[in-house]
Amino acid sequence: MQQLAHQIHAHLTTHAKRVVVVPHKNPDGDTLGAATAFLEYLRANNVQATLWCKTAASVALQFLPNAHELKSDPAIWEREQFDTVCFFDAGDIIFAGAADAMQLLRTRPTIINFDHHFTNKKFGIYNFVDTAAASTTEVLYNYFGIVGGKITAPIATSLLAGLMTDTGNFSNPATTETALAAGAMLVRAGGNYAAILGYTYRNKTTDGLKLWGTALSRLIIKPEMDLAYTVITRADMAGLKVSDNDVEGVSNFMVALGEAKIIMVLKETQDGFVKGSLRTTHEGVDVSEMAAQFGGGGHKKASGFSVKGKLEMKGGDWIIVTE
Ligand SMILES: [Mn+2]
Repeated sequence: MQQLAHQIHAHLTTHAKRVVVVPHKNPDGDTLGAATAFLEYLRANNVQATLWCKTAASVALQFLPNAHELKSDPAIWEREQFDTVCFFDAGDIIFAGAADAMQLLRTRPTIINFDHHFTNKKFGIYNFVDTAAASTTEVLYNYFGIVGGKITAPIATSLLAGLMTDTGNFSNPATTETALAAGAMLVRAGGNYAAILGYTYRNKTTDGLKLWGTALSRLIIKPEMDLAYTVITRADMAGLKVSDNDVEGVSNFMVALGEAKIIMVLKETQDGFVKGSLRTTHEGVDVSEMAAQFGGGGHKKASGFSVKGKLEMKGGDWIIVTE
């Protein structure tokens, strides 16, 4: 990893002319934290860079340094003809949401891939992937340590945001000793723990919690599968102002349940899909395998899938009805 880090740093500081920094689509705290920290690092090294994502960042993440610079128009790829593309927290280019935009480049760019997903397809010329890391920002923290990148306060806040959101504020099984150590160092370097907690966790709304109430009230336990699950239908959301973030919160909250090792939340999306979120906090349980059976993927402890269809109650269980 040492040599690889130096190679990446050398490419960026001596060869790269037009760099684009790409968090994955529907950015979460980790991908956007990593990308915004990387932008700071590039600028400290006098490397010009653009922050681009296929979709806009949620209001909850606008507090991140440089987040306001995020652009979503693909035309910028046509205009700028980037020679270097840096990806963060994305297993492949399609998941990143950059496949179409990349087509607009006339010459093949140098791809740099920073990630911690064990499903990462190593699609870059440089693949700085550490599957033991709690977050992509922990991966970047280690990278900066190798190349001597100074951890300024804005960088610390961005990196800490990724660590906190991917570990559920240092509570889920991704919370390793190295994650806690990195967290402590980032707070010391000026990372704003209180702001991150305020914007990303203490941000629930009345409508959001009402939806949690509906979902939690219909909790179903399947002891034979060691599974607890619930569903959120379009009808549940009618008349409520709720975001994907409110829904995501349900599965993360449900892992506090002691009666089942596997948590699943099924949600109907606006465009006719059923999105499943799987969670576990137990060693020896791999929910990414379950997600893979439905064409999805992710981490061993947190994964997801999406299938075309809708939810129906049948014989005391919710089933996904496909057309
Ligand atoms: Mn991540």
